[in-house]
Amino acid sequence: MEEIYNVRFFNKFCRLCDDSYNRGWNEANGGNLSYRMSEFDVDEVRKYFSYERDWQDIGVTVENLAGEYFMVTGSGKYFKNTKEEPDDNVCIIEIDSTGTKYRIVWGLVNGGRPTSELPTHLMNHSVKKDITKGKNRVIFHNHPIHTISLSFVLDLDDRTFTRELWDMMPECPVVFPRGVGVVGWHTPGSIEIAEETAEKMKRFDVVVWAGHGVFCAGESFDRVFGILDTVEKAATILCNVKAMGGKKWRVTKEQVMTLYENYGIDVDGTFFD
Ligand code: 2HA
Ligand code: ZN
Repeated sequence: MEEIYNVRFFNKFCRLCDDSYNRGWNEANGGNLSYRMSEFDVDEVRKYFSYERDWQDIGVTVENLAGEYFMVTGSGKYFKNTKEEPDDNVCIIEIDSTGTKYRIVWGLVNGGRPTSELPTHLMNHSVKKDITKGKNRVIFHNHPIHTISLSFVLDLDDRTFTRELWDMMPECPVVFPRGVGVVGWHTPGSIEIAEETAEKMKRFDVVVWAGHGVFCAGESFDRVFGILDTVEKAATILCNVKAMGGKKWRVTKEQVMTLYENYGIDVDGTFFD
């Protein structure tokens, strides 16, 4: 355990769980994290794997993930405990050759299964692997206070959320230049929410689940943490602004687009039209 813990991706995974818990984004067993391991990662830790646990149905088909390995948080497990006891709280799973089943090859030593949101995680990985030509590796789900609060007062559409959050800080369109997708309320862990989120992930790296939380996708642990940190900070400012009586002005399309054109950032200007 000591040794696997010192491997870089493993350490970064646990560190993100800890940082996220300390930000207040993961109460109790809230939230989940998954990482699509590289061949290099698998080679580094394969000596710790065992193959006696049974194959289980994923519930969805993810053909382009066949044969891949993922590090994932456990269902019912706490982000808070991940750093101290990773072998009790996380696992590494292998996807079978058909992309319909998985088996645990490391971790969850006291029993359990991968996150209840596994279908959404794997469908998101499947979409993002294709779109980013393999660069995307991390999917991160969490329950940040202000973003969830806004999902009860803003219209539940991509355009409203994107514009409202972008308006709060010039950093926002830099960190999420494609905007924010919004999904209405669905049963957590369901196939419906997995399918709807995966559809949104074709366009966005951030998807808000109304009355529930956020899903972020990125090529690294730093990237997904950075996205969520920025989204939630903008949401916090917006909650404050609304509590103080609302905006007295807002940035114009010209102000925003000129700034990003100067820096060569491809911000999706259609959200202003
Ligand atoms: O409890 O966050 O969405 C884990 C979750 C389910
Ligand atoms: Zn959740």
